[in-house]
Amino acid sequence: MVSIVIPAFISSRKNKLWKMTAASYGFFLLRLWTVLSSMVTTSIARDIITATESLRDGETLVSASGNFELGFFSPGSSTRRYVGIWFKKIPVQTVVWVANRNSPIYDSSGVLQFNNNSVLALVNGTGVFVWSTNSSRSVPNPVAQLLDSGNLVIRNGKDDTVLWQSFDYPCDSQLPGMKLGRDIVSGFDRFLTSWKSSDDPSMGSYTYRIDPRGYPQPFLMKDDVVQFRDGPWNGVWFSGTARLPTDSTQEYKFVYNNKEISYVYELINISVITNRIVNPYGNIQRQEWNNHTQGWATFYSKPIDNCDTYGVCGVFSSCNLVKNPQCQCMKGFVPNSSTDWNAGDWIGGCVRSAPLNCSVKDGFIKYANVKLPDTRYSWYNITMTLDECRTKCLHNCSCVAYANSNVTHGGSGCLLWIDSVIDVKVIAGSGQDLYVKVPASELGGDGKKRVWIAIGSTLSAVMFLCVVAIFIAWRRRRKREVHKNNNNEGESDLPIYAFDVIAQATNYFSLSNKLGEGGFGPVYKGVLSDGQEVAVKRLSKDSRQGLDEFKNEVIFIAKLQHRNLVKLMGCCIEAEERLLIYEYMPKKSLDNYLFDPRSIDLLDWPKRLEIIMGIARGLLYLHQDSRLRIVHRDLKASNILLDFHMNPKISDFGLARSFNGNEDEGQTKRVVGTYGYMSPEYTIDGLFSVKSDVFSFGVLLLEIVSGKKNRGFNHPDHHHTLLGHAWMLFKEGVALDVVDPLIRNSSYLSEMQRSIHIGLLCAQQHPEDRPSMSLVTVMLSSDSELPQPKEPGFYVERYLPQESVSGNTQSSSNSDSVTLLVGR
Ligand code: ACK
Repeated sequence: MVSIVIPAFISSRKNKLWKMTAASYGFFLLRLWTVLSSMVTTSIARDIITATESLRDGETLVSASGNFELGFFSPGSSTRRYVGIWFKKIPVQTVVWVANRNSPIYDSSGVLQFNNNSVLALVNGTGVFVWSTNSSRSVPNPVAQLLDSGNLVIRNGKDDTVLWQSFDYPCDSQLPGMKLGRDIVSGFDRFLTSWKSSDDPSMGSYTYRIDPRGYPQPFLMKDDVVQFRDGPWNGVWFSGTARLPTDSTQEYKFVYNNKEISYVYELINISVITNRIVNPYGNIQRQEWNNHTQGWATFYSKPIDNCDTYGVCGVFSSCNLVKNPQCQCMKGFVPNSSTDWNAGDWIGGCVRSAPLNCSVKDGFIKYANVKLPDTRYSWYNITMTLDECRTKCLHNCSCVAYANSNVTHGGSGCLLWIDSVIDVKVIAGSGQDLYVKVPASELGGDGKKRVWIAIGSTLSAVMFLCVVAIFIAWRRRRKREVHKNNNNEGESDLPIYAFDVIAQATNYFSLSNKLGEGGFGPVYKGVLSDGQEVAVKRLSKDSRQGLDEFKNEVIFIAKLQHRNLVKLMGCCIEAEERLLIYEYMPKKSLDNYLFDPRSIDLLDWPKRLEIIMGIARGLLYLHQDSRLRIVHRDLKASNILLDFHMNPKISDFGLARSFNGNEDEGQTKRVVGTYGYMSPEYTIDGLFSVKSDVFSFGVLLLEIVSGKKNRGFNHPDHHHTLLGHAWMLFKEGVALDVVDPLIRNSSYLSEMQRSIHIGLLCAQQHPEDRPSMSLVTVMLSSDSELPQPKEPGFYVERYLPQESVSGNTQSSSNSDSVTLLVGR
């Protein structure tokens, strides 16, 4: 793109111009052409600003080979003006660096020019400096040049020494050749900081930086809180990320010596357009420009899954997505609190079941393929061998684990962890070996006797706990019965809020606080007096039906605790008012993103898979792991809420039903649910079981993969639902055609293929053919062979419930949920 600037003098001279004679007019045109063409040529070639030049809004610098452009821009829908650098050779403006990110200009009056010789400054229309460089010394003839690497450098025009460079002040992007890390001598730290939003480049909450403590590692932080850790550099890759197959396009370098700690990557194939960014939602992404789709493809996005959440399993445990639960105490350790642990809250971690001897009788258990624990407080020595490392750990009573610090040439160096280990993740096909210290009793051999003692005492402890649990359950049941008899409003171990408190928190249920309309009434955002944000569901007063659902929801969710279920924090029952108070989910519901093409940044494939896994785990907990066996009966995209990190939580338990003992199927004449998600046996015969939820999960999974709704799916060639469409494509061997075009060009096609296959298995017509949710979670996180799916249920749109439930069937709807009365 060539920018042509018509100087002000042309328009100011306009009036005089009309008064000129024809001859002088012809001469003037010739002069004008000469001036303009010289400006065009200058603009094409210009990659520098000298001490006497300036760059105005509308003008740009272009690097020598045209890789990058520098100029004024307005991000997204903002009208504010910023000076930035973007890729020049691609049609999607992608800004990689912003000068005045925290101080925009509000009109087009900005000028970039040298001031006081070596200081490049951005000045607004009133002459105020909004941004400037901080060159270390002043020279008479400085030159600012945009290089083909995307680096803006200020040089001494005389001897070319660099006085300042934009690569030292990264924004949210790390370009090839740009170092992140610290100068140990000066303490100067280069790190990435996210934009606030795609419309606002000012500093957001997320940073990605190398922490120099202990053995250095990069961390993703949200303000001061660690979100994700890459693990230490092990000579080849960061221990906490999957080892990439040999990368033919890039090479990486990590430097750690007494002068600097830095990480840089360089392009081998310089025609690749690539970038690493920290986006406003806290993801570190490697992006590569795809010439075929003319769009960015996400090569990876970190954190990848729940196991990447820093410390999710607490100390002395490891996170493994394939396991259920995903957190497992290390051998020789038991949960610190089994109540929290069983409820899916693992942060409390694990403690030793038997103490160490603190002698050479102790030994080590090897964990292969793991992300090494946090090394911020570990001790290291890069010359020791693994044997020396073991001996060192054995002779230090506080040492709890050891590993090689470098995996090249068979492994070398020593890392020792003192007191505890945290944030260990199993990474199949990658990761390193970690050796965790345990007493001899955990090692077999001599310790057999002690093992039996340990087993004996564990069993008696478990039996004791069982007796206590049964007693507590009995007490609660009695209490509930008494309570029920006294007050028919149902039970509540739950905090009860006064109506006034909630009214105040929601600004008196003002329209501006309204989040939307739920199944049985409006939902409002509220802020409690301690600053906690909540979502308040207010039951419509005239909804008699809603009162039953209200009770149902209180009864169910109050008892359930899982990271993939929305948490009920309290309720309010006062006069006619019925309120439910939930944790606030800032990203609202999944359907807001799924069916919106603008959400691609938020819902790339890794995120979608993570959401699918999260929903599967939440459902598994309901079906199998919670104290009650619960069928949700209304699983759908609008009932999946997303927390700040886009982690999914199942909500709306108004229609849920529980089963006792050996019961595993129920029947109702009042079929409630949502068209498109309800299974055939439930819609037609009112039969519900965990398998009817599995059907809904299958539909939801296909919606997540395709970005399309099952019901109302449109295709020019047939009347099938999305389910039917996916089934046809699957049979033709082109299942991937159903994938959302926005993500189709990523490197995760085999994961997508597998997910579609699993979705179809879940949505098979006959409940007995569908897998259980425990099998689904295993299938989703392994490479095991999958059975062939049979025909799905309701795969032709015209056979959807309206017509299949006939004659003596009535239907009513509330929001998009429906109630069908099935006459039998
Ligand atoms: O899709 P949404 O934006 O997210 O609109 C619906 C609306 O209220 C009615 O259900 C939103 N909503 C429901 N529960 C919560 C919650 N706990 N946190 C935030 N938003 C919520 C939902």
